[in-house]
Amino acid sequence: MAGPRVLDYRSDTVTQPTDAMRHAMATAEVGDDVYGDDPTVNRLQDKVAKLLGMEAALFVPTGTMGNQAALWVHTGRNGAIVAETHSHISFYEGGAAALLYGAAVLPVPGKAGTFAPADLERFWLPRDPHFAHVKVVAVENTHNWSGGRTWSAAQTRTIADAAHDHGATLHLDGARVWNAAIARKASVASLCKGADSVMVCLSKGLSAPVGSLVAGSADFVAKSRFARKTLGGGMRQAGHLAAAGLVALDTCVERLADDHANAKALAKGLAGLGFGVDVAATETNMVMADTTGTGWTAQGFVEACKKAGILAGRRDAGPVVRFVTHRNVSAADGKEALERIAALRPAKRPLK
Ligand code: TLP
Repeated sequence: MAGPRVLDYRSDTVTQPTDAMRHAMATAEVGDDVYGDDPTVNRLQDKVAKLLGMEAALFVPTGTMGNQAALWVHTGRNGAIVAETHSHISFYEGGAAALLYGAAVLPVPGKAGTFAPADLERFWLPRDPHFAHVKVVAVENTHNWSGGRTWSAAQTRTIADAAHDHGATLHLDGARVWNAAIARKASVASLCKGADSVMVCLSKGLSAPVGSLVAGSADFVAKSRFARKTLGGGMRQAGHLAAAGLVALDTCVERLADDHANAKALAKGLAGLGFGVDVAATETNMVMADTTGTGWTAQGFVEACKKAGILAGRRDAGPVVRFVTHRNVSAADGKEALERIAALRPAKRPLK
């Protein structure tokens, strides 16, 4: 017998392409993008560069490759990257900077994923053989680990100014900068101002099946093209993928507000069930539910949810479970998920 419908809150990366995307992919005009011949990729790159207020952009297969290509261009073959302790670059990219181009990542602890120029002071070290030279500062908007928290345009600008004052560049990991723009009712370009490079994803809340871009000056993008090829990301008739990205940008940005409302409702519901959730801090499409004091371990809760047809994931090795809302889980699904969770009981202590 079929079980209950699976409600998948593991990530917004699980979104299925829309019918319009599938059609656009099937009928895209394509060429060999390594030669720069793919008209659909070129259209997507131009459109994203304009949206971000940058000179140029480059289509890459994944957000991780986009971040790493950008950071490699900025650091050369050594030097240091300052990034928030739990940023994707510090925490979730498999130590790629050290592995690939010999750069150290120096973690700066954040508040709700953000930090201020004063937090960077200790990294502006004298040129001394003890110290790796900080070549780039990275910020992440929205900040995943802290629960999709946003940076304001002004916050990013002050970090950019501090980095530039010390001869470093600013990279923005904007995998979900679209969500930040909707939450803050700001233009994406305003949130990117001051950054020397930006990485954005089309394959998360925007529902495209594959694809990210890095953007910056024409010189930065030319260098990133070399990094992309070297990292194995030079794709050929990539216009089939870019076509979905163009539809994503035209049809799936404004609707992110629904995901944010659904996350807020889920946050309230989970808080009502005794989980540690900062409802007011649920700004975008992520809910971080702390299992401490509920009688659940994070792993036990994730497994019980799975049996009830709800997929969520542990944020890390700690007690927090992450739920991400997206186009394929509706407001009604959220209510259903809360009902199913309310019916679960941990082995020993019941929920409040
Ligand atoms: N994030 C994934 C996991 O890797 C954690 C997710 O499910 O949220 N920057 C940020 C801020 C991200 O959240 C992610 C993916 C990336 C970069 C990398 O993108 P991909 O998965 O396309 O390499």
